Amino acid sequence: MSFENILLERDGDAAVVTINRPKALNALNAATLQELDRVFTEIGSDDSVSVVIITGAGEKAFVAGADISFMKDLNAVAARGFAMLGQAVFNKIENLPQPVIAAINGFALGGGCELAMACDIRLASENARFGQPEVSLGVLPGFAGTQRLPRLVGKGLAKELIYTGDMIDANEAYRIGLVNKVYPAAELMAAAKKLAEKIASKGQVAICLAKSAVNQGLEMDSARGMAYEAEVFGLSFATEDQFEGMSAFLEKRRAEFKGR
Ligand code: DAK
Repeated sequence: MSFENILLERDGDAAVVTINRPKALNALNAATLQELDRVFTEIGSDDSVSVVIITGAGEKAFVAGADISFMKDLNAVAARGFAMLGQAVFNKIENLPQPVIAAINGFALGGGCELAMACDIRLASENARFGQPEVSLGVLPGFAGTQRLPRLVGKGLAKELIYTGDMIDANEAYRIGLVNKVYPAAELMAAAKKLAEKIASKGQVAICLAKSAVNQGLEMDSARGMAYEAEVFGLSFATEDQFEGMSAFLEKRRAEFKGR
């Protein structure tokens, strides 16, 4: 696979996707979104990949938003198409069979914050900055920020961030639950890879089912969410990994999961 705006590398069982437009602070234009769509389609059907890490090239930005120079002259129909493309890519990431870790190494604004929120786990560097500044441009978040931000940080804080367009630093993002952990910039990628390695050592089918249970469950009332959890819990007993995991525990040895 060859790309112009992203890099794809392997690190053991992890795939590392880097958005690579550092001169534009990795802003998302349609070509970049299309490449992300393509790479995540490929990764989703590659069972040699257990975990994905997504980050931005350079030391300044994860993604500084949707590309303003690309969007400026869009008409209403084209803008709708652009929003639908971004939403489709981010939904693909959110529903990818494998977990996705965002390693947020700088600005995560607008579409960049929305991309991070579509990932399963967010790790940030101390210099990361978050915000939904769309109202300063006369638009509103268009890649599901109005939906994912309140689900992560609550309605009041989400509305404040969206209505003011204010930026918050990594520690504030941690305090409100927008990121899981904060690291010195030089340690961020190593921390993301270490987390990826830990996740990859567990039962991959179980993780895939757990991801589905959390994601689907949040869209249901709790009784239906629990019923769904029971279904996928039952399904996990149809895997070799379940037998291996429980046998290994009882035999006091390390489990050797096969992802099936
Ligand atoms: N788009 C395009 N270029 C960008 C960019 C962006 N979002 N952010 C930065 N750049 C470019 C700058 O124009 C500059 O380019 P040159 O002038 O060197 O050619 C280069 O990156 C370096 O940026 P700065 O010189 O500005 O760097 P500073 O350190 O001074 O400032 C900054 C960094 C991140 C604070 C600043 O660049 C900034 O405020 N950037 C814009 C952040 C922003 O507003 N992001 C949100 C974008 S809006 C929708 C679909 C999607 C969306 C909405 C609706 N529908 C279709 C309905 C989503 C919208 C967004 O994400």
